[in-house]
Amino acid sequence: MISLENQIVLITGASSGIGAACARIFARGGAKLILAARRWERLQQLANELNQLFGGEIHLLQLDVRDRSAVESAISTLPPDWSDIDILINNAGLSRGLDKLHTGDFQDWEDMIDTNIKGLLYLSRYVVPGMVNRSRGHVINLGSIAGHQTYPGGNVYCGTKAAVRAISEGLKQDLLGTPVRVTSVDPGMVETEFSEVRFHGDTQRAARVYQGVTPLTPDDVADVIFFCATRSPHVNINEVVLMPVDQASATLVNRRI
Ligand code: NDP
Ligand code: 8X3
Repeated sequence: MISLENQIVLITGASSGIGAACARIFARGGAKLILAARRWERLQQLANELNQLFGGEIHLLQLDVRDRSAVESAISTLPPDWSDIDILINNAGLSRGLDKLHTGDFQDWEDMIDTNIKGLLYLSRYVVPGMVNRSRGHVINLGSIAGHQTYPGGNVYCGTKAAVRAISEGLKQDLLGTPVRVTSVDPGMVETEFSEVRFHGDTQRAARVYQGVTPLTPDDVADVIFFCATRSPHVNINEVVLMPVDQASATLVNRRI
């Protein structure tokens, strides 16, 4: 296991769920954290919590990953002590709706494609050149079981996660000959704000997604991400698919109700 002491870790979507859980486990590991998301107050609350618990260094970025010039400016204007990013966790992402494609909502599609694909590409494009120049770095992308198996109504969301899978594979190929590592972590069902966001704030519908099952927690996923990030430098974990014991595929779930 390698030490994360003083390594600079940029986590997108750190204001909630898996991203916030990553912030906690990497802070505990001694990393310097750059936490990015749109909800500034959430980031500040998390930074206060982490400061009290671990006292490490934290830099906050209020950032919408869909905005290419904002991403470019955020990365290019990082203070010198923060600019040499060692680990990029491309976690910001969302689903919107569960409609059939032929009745789908255009704005939902734009949100998912712009965040899950284009946002991840922008961050990678602006951060990876520094990693290549410094001959060190690791990109960890949040894929999903939805990138392996499509489910009814999942159409565009599953398409974005299939794209993440292909982009992770392509980046690994493009970085062959450099020491920069690429990993895709692809969970099944994790209880976060994900379903609330998918159903546009309908908390009752969101709660039904997890009814009668024991889903993964954000900490379960963060554990796996931390494991991937701390292997010996010559080891690249390309892809991890993890799901709860109560899930066997994107559509096969054991509900005790
Ligand atoms: P949450 O909704 O809890 O967290 C999503 C995070 O993404 C939030 O911090 C949100 O921050 C951020 N985000 C969304 N849009 C943007 C944006 N435009 N710019 C910057 N940040 C953004 O969901 P999860 O923790 O579950 O999701 C994290 C990742 O894991 C996603 O990529 C998701 O697809 C993936 N995933 C989730 C699974 C699940 O079952 N929950 C399973 C498999 C994969 P803010 O709103 O403050 O900007
Ligand atoms: C989130 C998992 O199955 O709800 O990526 O799409 S799923």
